[in-house]
Amino acid sequence: MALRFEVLARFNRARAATLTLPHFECNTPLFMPVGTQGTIKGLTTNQLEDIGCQIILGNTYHLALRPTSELIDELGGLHKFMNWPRALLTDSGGFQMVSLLHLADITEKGVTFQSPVDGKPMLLTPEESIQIQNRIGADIIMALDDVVKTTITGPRIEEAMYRTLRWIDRCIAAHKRPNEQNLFGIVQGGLDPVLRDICVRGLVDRKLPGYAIGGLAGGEDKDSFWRVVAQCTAALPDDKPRYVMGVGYPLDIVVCSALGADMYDCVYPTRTARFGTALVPEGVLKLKHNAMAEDLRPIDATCTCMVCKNYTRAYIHSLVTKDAMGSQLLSYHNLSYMMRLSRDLHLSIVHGRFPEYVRGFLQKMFPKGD
Ligand code: PRF
Ligand code: ZN
Repeated sequence: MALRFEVLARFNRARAATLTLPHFECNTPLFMPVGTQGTIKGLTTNQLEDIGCQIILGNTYHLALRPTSELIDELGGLHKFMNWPRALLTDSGGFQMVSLLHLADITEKGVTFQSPVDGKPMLLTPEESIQIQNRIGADIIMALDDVVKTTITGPRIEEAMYRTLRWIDRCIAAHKRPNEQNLFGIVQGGLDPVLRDICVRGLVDRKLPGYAIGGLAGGEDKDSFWRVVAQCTAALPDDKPRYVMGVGYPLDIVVCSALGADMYDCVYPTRTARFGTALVPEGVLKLKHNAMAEDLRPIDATCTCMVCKNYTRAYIHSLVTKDAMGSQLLSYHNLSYMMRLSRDLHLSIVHGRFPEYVRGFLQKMFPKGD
C-alpha cells in the first residue's frame, strides 16, 4: 500500500482526513480537477498549485492514444512529463471509451472500441489498463470496471457488477507497482441495493487501499443517487478513502461529504467555464449575459482568487466566446471556488462547525428556502 489515510475529525458520518500519497499530502474532502491530454485545459501547473489543487486526474484513454504510455514512461512518468509535482490519479479508460465512443463494446475479455486515430478495432483488457497506468505512474490508479447507465434496468446491471468483481482480480494480478501506486476498486450495481451490497463486500474482501463508488451521475434522480452513496459509504471500511466518481456539482459534494465520502472529480467547473459560466456561492453567474457588459464588480466579491482580485465582470464578459483568455480566467476562478469549497468542508469538520457551514452554504444557494 502506498498511502496513509488518517481521519482527523468527524461530524456524524462526515470526516476530515489527511490522505498521504507518494507525491503529496492531501486534505479531504477533496475535489480533483480533470485533465485530458496531461493538462487542465487553459491552466498551467503553476497556476494549479497557486489555486491549491492537491491532486489532478489524468485520462488513461487519452494519454494512451497520444503521446502513448510507452513514451510517458520513457520520459520519466506523467508527473515529470507535465511538470506536476503533486498527486495524480488516472482512471482506467473503460468509462471514457464507453461514454465518448458509442462504438465501444464490452465482453468478458475487456472493452473493444474503434481507434479514433486509425479506425482499427482495439481491445482494452483489465491487464492492459493496469499496465498502461503503471507506465503513466499516477499515485492512484483505477480498476477497469464495466459501467452501465443507472437509467437502464434488467440483467445487464447484474452482469456488469459481477464482471467488475471478476475484473478486479485480473487488475490486482496485473498491478506491478503496489508500493508506489494505489489501486482503487470501483463499486458498481446500478441503483439496486442488493447488487451494490454484493459488490462492496466483494471489493472489501480484496483489502484495497481505497474504494470508489461508480456508475452514478448518469442522469438518475437525486434521491436515488444519494441513497446509493449513503449505502456504499456506510458499508465501506472506515479507515480507507471513499471516492465518488464523476461528481460533481458543489451541492452534491456537500451532501456526499455529509454522507461520509472523501474524494470527487468532475469536468463541470472547467467545462462550464468554457461556456461562460462562473461558480459563485449563490449558484452560477452567466458572464455572457448583457447585464454583465458594464458591471465593474468582480465575479464574486467573497472570492480572493487572482481573477476576482484583478478583473471585472465587464472585462470577462467582453472576452467570453471571443478569446481563449475568457475561459481561462473563468476556469481559474471556478477551480478556485472548488478548492475553497473542499478547504471549507475540511476545516469546518476539523473545527466542529460542519452543520453551521452546511446551513450557510444552503442559505446562500437557496435563499428562498426551496
Ligand atoms: N467508472 C469509471 N470512471 C468513472 C465512472 C465510473 O463509474 C463515473 C461515474 N459514472 C465517472 N467516471 N471507471
Ligand atoms: Zn474568484
